[in-house]
Amino acid sequence: MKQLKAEFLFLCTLVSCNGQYSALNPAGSSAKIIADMFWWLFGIAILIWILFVVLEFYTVLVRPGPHKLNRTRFLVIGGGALFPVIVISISIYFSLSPLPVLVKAAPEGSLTVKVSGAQWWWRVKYPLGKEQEVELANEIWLPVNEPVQFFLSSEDVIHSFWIPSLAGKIDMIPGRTTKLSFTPTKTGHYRGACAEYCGTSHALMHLDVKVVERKVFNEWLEKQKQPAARAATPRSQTGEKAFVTSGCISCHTVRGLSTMGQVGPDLTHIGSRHRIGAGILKNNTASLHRWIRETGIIKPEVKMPAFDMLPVDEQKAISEWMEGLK
Ligand code: HEC
Ligand SMILES: [Cu+2]
Repeated sequence: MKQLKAEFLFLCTLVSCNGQYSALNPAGSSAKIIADMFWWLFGIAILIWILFVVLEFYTVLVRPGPHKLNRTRFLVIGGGALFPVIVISISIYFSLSPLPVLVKAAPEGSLTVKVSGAQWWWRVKYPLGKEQEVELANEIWLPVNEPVQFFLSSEDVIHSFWIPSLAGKIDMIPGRTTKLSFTPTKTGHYRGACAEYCGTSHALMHLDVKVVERKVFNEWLEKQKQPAARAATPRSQTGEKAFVTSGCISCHTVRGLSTMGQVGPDLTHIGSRHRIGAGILKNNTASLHRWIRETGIIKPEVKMPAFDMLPVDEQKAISEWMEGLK
């Protein structure tokens, strides 16, 4: 029994009964419309279910045996054809009528965020006007009660961008830009996930989303714009140097150090992010160290080689240095 309970709880975290992923815990304009739609359709389904249970009891217990022909005709035509047509028409109306609102673009001048999916992480860019933009990964911050316009694309296969508490899901398609806009209505920490199978580690492609007050958002964005501070202590200098000499910079950009690497996530402020590995490990020095050493064990077929051949102390120095990139 105890085992069963543990398995149930485990399943719950997997399929996310948990509030941070819940579409039934809406914190955005689109998510609210979708949750309302769900409750309407669920209500209609429950009413029909009750009606049928009552009818079954009636025919089996209250009035078994043959019925008059005209009454059975009424039941077949009314209950078998008319009733479903009416109910399904009403349900279709409820499900289609919010569509124009859900696909509407955010007003001109709204905050824009560009996200592209890659196996198995998210590249996030905030355009800052005039061809300038700030890049990060696997984490998105949004100001509360302000519309946001997302431009979504993919760098390899089809992914699907889904933050259940904020909006519906939408595909990220290579060679195309899809759009999504909504207004976050409650501050909080939400989670997103890829909702379209995109390869071995699809289930390990998550996203942290923070909805905060405008002032907090501005401070955060201002910090993200800054280049990384150069290592100041001998220990962090060892880490920084090992990061360069081990070849990490051929795939990762750390603004202020090197912008050559474009294959993997921007690590300029990696220490400020909630999680690493696209939302799968809590961000601390120990997980960063594990990530370098056991990359493919943590995330099967990940597009980053494990660096377990580096001396352990060097791995640790890199991790400590990265944790310091706030
Ligand atoms: C061949 C390219 C490549 C090299 C070399 C490489 N990485 Fe990566 N790295 C990636 C990719 C791709 C990801 C995204 C993996 C994922 O989450 O699916 C990644 C993810 C990461 C992350 C997690 C980032 C986040 O936001 O979640 C860290 C930290 C990291 N790499 C550190 C390093 C360090 C340190 C080195 C050198 C020891 C290194 N990488 C070398 C490609 C590379
Ligand atoms: Cu996926």
